[in-house]
Amino acid sequence: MSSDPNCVFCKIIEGKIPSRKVYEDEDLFGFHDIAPWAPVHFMLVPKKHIASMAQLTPEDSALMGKIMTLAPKLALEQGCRPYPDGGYRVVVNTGAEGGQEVHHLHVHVMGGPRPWLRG
Ligand code: DGP
Repeated sequence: MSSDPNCVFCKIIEGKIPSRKVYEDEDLFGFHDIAPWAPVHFMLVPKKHIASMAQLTPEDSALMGKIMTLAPKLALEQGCRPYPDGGYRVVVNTGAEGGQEVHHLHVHVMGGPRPWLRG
């Protein structure tokens, strides 16, 4: 599994930096955001170091599909209310103009009672 020794999320995956874990399997790691934008805010990341969504290849399709089908299950486990009255927002910031600060691909899952949501 490729890892970048200078990457903060690789260090979290390897347990070198503590985190509040919500999920782990052989491919993925999920943990709460340290600076939450919403009452529920966790991220799902591939264990393999991929800098951003822009580096994905067709070989990563199953990995990304796994994240997108896992997110709804974990969102409910973490306290989001069910669709359609509840729900959550799923965001992948990509590159400087996409607001990406950590360059290890991560899928934000945010939810919980308003008024955190804008736009
Ligand atoms: P982005 O802007 O999409 O790159 O968001 C990166 C997020 O990562 C940001 O919301 C804060 C979070 N984050 C940064 N460093 C750490 C850390 O050491 N631990 C945790 N749990 N989250 C972090």
